[in-house]
Amino acid sequence: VPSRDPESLLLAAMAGDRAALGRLISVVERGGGPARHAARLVFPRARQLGRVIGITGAPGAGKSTITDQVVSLIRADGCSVGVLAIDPSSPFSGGALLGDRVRMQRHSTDDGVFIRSMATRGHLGGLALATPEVVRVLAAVGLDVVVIETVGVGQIEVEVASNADTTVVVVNPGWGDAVQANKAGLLEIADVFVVNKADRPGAAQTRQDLAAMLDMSVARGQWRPPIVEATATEGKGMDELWAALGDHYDYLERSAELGARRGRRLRRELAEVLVRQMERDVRALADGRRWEQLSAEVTAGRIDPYEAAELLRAELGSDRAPNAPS
Ligand SMILES: Nc1nc2c(ncn2[C@@H]2O[C@H](COP(=O)(O)OP(=O)(O)OP(=O)(O)O)[C@@H](O)[C@H]2O)c(=O)[nH]1
Ligand SMILES: [Mg+2]
Repeated sequence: VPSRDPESLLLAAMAGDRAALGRLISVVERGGGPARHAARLVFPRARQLGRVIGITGAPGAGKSTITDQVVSLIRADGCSVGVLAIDPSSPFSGGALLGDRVRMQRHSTDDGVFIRSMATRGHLGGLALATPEVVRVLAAVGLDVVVIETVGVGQIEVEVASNADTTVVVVNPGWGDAVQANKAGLLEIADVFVVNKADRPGAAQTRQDLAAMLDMSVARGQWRPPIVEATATEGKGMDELWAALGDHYDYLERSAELGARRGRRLRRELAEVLVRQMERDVRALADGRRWEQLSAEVTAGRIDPYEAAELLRAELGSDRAPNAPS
């Protein structure tokens, strides 16, 4: 029986055991005590975080095809790479796993590439929380670069995508695709745009639409996301994309924005962890009865949500000693 102890899994994973790495990630995904133990071990080892590249866009935009190509470029550069393919819409990792594995098959025998799919299992927020943790696991075991592929359709998915140093937003030619990306909140998180499927009509128009939107939103002196036209299935535009990724990373390092970004990500993560823990603890008060009672009071219109929250928080404070382990 393979060990599930985070410490031995981490040591094995650091020594190059990919199966152990897979199991360690499963431990992190499942949460609870073992995940906390893993997090404590991983955090100090992940301080030398390598580059984290996010690739996002609408379903079917060509994210996996581009990821596959970018993985080749990273490997050609002599770096190892971990790929996190995140499928927020699917409760079954099987589907995501299959699709992404097929597209990245040629890397499956390469020791320098580790590919992992993650699905929601019903809780989008959980996935958003697990993502930075899994990125740290990949860094801690010595993978130089991490690529996160995720479908960018809603706020939380966009949040998942923004766990990267450089976020690539993939759009396709066609009327209004740039506008759709804008509506989904992708314009704000994009550091690089790829107009993929440029073998189809309308790529130039989509590029113009994006450029026009950037004209309105990017202030002078700010990073202006380059727009790369690509036909990923033919490898076209990939060198340009690689150059754009390099330019953006140089910019991050030069402007001290890299550290600032990572700091903001950690602060956001801290806030999310705190909210999660507090909600969990409050729901557990009196075996869940207090949550039920006060929720009922709110639904009945007797007290407002803020007051109920204050009452619950106060009870939480008196429920346990200040230094009690949580
Ligand atoms: N014509 C054309 N087809 C492409 C191009 N890039 C990708 N495709 C095709 O588009 C389809 C979707 O590509 P994927 O790379 O799986 O797209 P994805 O964004 O990862 O899809 P999901 O992960 O399912 O959201 C596949 O059939 C690809 O072969 C391109 O540049 N031109
Ligand atoms: Mg995909």
